[in-house]
Amino acid sequence: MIKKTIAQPPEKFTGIEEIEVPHSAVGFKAIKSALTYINDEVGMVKGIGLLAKLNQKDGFDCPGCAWPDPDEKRSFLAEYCENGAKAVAEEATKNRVSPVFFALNSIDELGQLSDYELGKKGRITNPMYLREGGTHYEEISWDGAFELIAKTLNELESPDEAIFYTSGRTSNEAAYLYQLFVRQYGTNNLPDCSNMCHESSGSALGETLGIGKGSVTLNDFKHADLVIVMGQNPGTNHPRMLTALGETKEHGGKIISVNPLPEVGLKNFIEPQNPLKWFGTGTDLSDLFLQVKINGDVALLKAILLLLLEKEKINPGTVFDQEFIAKQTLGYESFIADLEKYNVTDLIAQTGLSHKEVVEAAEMIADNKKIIVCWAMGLTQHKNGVDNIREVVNLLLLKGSIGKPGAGTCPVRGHSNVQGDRTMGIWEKMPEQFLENIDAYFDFKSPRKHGYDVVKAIEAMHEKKARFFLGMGGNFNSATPDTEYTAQALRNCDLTVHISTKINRSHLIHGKEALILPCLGRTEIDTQASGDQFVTVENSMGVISKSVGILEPLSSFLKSETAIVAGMAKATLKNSKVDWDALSANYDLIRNAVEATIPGFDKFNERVRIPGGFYLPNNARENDFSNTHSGKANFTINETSDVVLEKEQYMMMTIRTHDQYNTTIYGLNDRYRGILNERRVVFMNQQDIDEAGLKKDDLVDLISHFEGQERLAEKFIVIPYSIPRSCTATYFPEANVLVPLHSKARISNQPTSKTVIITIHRR
Ligand SMILES: Nc1nc2c(c(=O)[nH]1)N[C@H]1C(S)=C(S)[C@@H](COP(=O)(O)OP(=O)(O)OC[C@H]3O[C@@H](n4cnc5c(=O)[nH]c(N)nc54)[C@H](O)[C@@H]3O)O[C@H]1N2
Ligand SMILES: Nc1nc2c(c(=O)[nH]1)N[C@H]1C(S)=C(S)[C@@H](COP(=O)(O)OP(=O)(O)OC[C@H]3O[C@@H](n4cnc5c(=O)[nH]c(N)nc54)[C@H](O)[C@@H]3O)O[C@H]1N2
Ligand SMILES: [Mo]
Repeated sequence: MIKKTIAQPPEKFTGIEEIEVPHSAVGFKAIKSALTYINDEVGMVKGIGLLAKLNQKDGFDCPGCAWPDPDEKRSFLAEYCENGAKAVAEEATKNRVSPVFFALNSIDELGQLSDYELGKKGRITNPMYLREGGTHYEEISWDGAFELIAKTLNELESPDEAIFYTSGRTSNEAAYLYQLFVRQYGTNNLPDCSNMCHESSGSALGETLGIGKGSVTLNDFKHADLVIVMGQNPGTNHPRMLTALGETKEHGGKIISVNPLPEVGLKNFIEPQNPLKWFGTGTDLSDLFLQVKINGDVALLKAILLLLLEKEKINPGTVFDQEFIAKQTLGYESFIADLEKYNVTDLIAQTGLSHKEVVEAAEMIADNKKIIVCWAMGLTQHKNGVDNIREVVNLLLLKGSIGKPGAGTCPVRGHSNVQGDRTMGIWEKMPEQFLENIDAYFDFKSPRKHGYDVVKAIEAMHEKKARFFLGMGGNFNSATPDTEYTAQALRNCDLTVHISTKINRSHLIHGKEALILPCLGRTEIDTQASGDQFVTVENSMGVISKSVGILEPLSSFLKSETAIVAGMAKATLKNSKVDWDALSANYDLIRNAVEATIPGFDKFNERVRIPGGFYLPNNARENDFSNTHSGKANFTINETSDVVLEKEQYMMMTIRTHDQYNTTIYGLNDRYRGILNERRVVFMNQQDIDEAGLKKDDLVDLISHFEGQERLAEKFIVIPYSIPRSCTATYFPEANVLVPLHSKARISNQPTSKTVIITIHRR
């Protein structure tokens, strides 16, 4: 059955313009683009004031990505990037979505707008309510909103009928209070964006190294002999990482990038912090670019490992770190026995690479001892996403490249506090010790039954086993797979609630009743009963630091996320022994509770006030693997991709453009890939285009195929691009209609947004 969808952005074209793919990333053009956004959305004077505080030790944490800030010196006015400036501009915008706006625009009318047009409407100023059968959101008081939430929650047959989602911008303080509220209410249904993001990394790293987080710090990039960047596009999604890669090169290290696309940011980079370099030729980053087929990574890694094994056999102890392997690891023999079942030539055939390229990679790895592997969604969002990362760990273990300076794991997180939210207990299956700690401190019994992750939450709402949805940030309808199916799941709810800064499609795809609760953003001053507050966040490398807003809130009706959670909890939980008012009046009290219940937060209030914050403990960084199930770092046996494409089928990955933050569309350009003013494009290999009888700029429909089901996305423009044969790329969220909900990674249950099998049909 082919499903036509209406829960996705409207399928209209915006006027494509194709330009040459630039030679380098960042540089003057990036600065110009950042300032244009700042000027248009915020105004230049206020905007520059904001940028001066961005990522500074006394300022606020960038609401963009989770890349860390330097521990020591931070450059004045420049610890941000083009896309960080866009994220700030988006939040600090002059534009307002007021009750009058909602009175003038029905939900149906708003549904006709694209995500870009919706976002440009501005910040939401007041709590809004949609009554059953209503066509427009209406103003509601905060007390009225809290009472409606309390009444709906208390009328459910079981607390497990409620879903409490979190996106990764929520501060540690808000997240901690939120999970406490949800667990006191009686459920572990705490799915989060991490379920769609680095869940595969957490699963793989926890099992193999005893910590679901990366092991390196920013300084390690200066000491690495070799950095391998796999399945990641830092030029767009983590631009400040290019500075770290530049430092690796400056110190004589080498870089290999593994990607189906020749992403510009990985080729050449012009340092933005030094105006003298703006118009120069920049630094070449990748020494070797491996243009792997989508999901060819396990095959590639296995081929490399086999080549390394050959060398090791000839000269034992020169390629592998046998001492480390013997002392610190388990499972080496069975891993090697499994590896030897494979054949290098067959493996290389699966990667789409030449023998020479793979040999070159193996030599670079053989010759070096301090290796960092970085990765993001190109490795996690596959059926064998956990295998991808475990195979990366196998490589690092063989080389003894973990737990020492200049070496280790670097999963590059997405949302700016997604890692912190998990540390604070946002997870549907927190370990027993965490639950015991909060039970003891707050004197209650938290539920032990595991809750729903994102995929299971959608299923539960679809099957009407869950009837209440609350989104702490995010855009659940558009970020999740299978847009139309998910939309139906949300529509099945009695009440959908969104705590948001800006209007998005999830406000328009609603339950019988719906609420939008507007919150303060990172940039804004957060004043509570005891005075002005700061919040804390954890970056991708486990540094906890504070973030202080500097702007007057855009509306007097906004509440902080923390205050909203306290308000909901107080209204809902009549018998709670927690003093919700006191906690939201003074965030130091929340931090005291964190200190008492989560390891690593000793003297939290004191240490977080030290400029730059502090590192959380990290056993892998300390070369200690005693907390894995075996007490050692574990080798694992992993599977190559089992996806077989039939005739006329292609593999499709869904990726981000340079002008978006997940479902927030800043603009319509993808400058680094040469596409301007259009998002409905499908990148294809020229030979595939020829063989399919298509031409550049043809209009096509895409149909995805999964377990006999078909899903349709209409009207995409064919773009010839440098991409391996049988591989294609489209943009997220337009193509999410094609991602089957039940296509998930083994173990982590993460949707496979980078392995979608499609056919392409000319219109
Ligand atoms: N400006 C901006 N910054 C962001 C975001 C944003 O939307 N905009 N999003 C944030 C979030 S939440 C996240 S998780 C990160 C995402 O950061 P990324 O993971 O860099 O984002 P994607 O666009 O999903 O890009 C995935 C990359 O993996 C490659 N790839 C896809 N499939 C494969 C594969 O099978 N193998 C290999 N080796 N490579 C593959 C793609 O070509 C692409 O370069 O960025 C964060 N930062
Ligand atoms: N096909 C496909 N799907 C994907 C991905 C992919 O690569 N391909 N990537 C996945 C990944 S990695 C992720 S992380 C998810 C992202 O999923 P989400 O985190 O759910 O989505 P976002 O688009 O980041 O959420 C944007 C909304 O957050 C709200 N917001 C912004 N700032 C704040 C704030 O400070 N507080 C609050 N309360 N709200 C705020 C705004 O209203 C905005 O509309 O999407 C996933 N979906
Ligand atoms: Mo993410």
